[in-house]
Amino acid sequence: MSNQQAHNLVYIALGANLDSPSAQLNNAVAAMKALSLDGQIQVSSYYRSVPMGDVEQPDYVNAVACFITQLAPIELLDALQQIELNQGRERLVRWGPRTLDLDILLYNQQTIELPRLTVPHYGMKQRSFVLVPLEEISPELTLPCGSSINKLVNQTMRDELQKLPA
Ligand code: ROI
Repeated sequence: MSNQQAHNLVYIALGANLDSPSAQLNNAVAAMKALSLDGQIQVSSYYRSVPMGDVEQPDYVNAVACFITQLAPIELLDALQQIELNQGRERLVRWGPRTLDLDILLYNQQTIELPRLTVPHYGMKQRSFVLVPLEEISPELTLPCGSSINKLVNQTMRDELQKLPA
């Protein structure tokens, strides 16, 4: 793959709704520091959100993180899935509850279409629990499609989320 740049700016969506969701996110952030070139990671506030989808399940805690990595996209995906597994993730029900979900939202400004990985994340432009925390950490962001983050976020989306105290 022609992706061996040294510095890749990546955005990751975090979500959890089982086993102390906020603690799951804290642990995931700590684990993702090992994937960051400089050990730094920028993390949004944590937000409580109502579950999307038809499965009856607890509310989620969601956030977005960003960091610089030397990992290629599939290497990053593997590393994130390993963190999910380490935190007890089981893939039982499609769209069901989970201890930790880590999704690659953006990888530089690249569009990636691989069997295991689609970037930008396919659902991100419809999801308040992704867009609102993304705007918080990167208000100037433009997506590869050309949409600016603050045009995508609207008041209805903000109202859907409850920012949790730090
Ligand atoms: N709903 C919310 N609010 N947050 C999530 O992270 C989330 N993740 C999912 C589904 C089940 C689609 N619903 C969600 O995977």
